[in-house]
Amino acid sequence: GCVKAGLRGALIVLEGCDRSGKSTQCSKLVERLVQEGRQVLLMRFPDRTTPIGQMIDSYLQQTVELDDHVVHLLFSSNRWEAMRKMTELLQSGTTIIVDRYAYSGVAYSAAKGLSVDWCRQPDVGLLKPDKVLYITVSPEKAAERGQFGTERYEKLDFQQKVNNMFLYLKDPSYWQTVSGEGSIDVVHAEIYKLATQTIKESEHLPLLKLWT
Ligand code: NYM
Ligand code: MG
Repeated sequence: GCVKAGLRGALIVLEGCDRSGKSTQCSKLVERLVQEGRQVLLMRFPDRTTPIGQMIDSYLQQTVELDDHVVHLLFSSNRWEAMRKMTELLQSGTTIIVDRYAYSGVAYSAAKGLSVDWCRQPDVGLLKPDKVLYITVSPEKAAERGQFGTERYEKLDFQQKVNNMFLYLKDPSYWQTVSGEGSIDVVHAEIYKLATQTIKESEHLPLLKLWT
């Protein structure tokens, strides 16, 4: 393996709309990095395994209704409950690949009509990713990939609003857009290149906080 004493891991987030291929790409990336002997962990938000995550899951599956503000705060709490573990892992040299993060939090809630400014506040102070890879797929291409699921938000017109919110939120100082329209292997090659660059560049940099 190549665990280097004293060097921290990188926090790399994949973002995008539903059906953009994030989950597939996260798995492929982590699999490759593990094969190379690197210390790496895959995480996803929402983490549906915790008690808060189970409430979010019921909301997404439309078995319960919650006020938009309430569910927004649950999504944020679900990230906060992972912060201690994530900080320790990063500091001990583990790179974390994350499937969705606070940007999904703001984009989906703001697309419902909540104010962007209000939506950002609960996530202020979370770990700031070293890199956000924003995977883009045109709505038409996403539709070709088959039906959306039956979860809340999985509707074409809503996804377009979410995409617009992501574009509004994107911060060019640490975001990179990756076209998700190529084959799985082509998209993977691009993501792998950007991720390994980020791991190298982040080794000696301090961990920062989000939106401060
Ligand atoms: N989602 C995800 C939010 O609305 N807010 C959040 O903070 C996060 C992390 O949950 N449609 C939405 C986006 C998705 C849904 O995510 C479930 P996934 O990655 O499809 O399991
Ligand atoms: Mg989904």
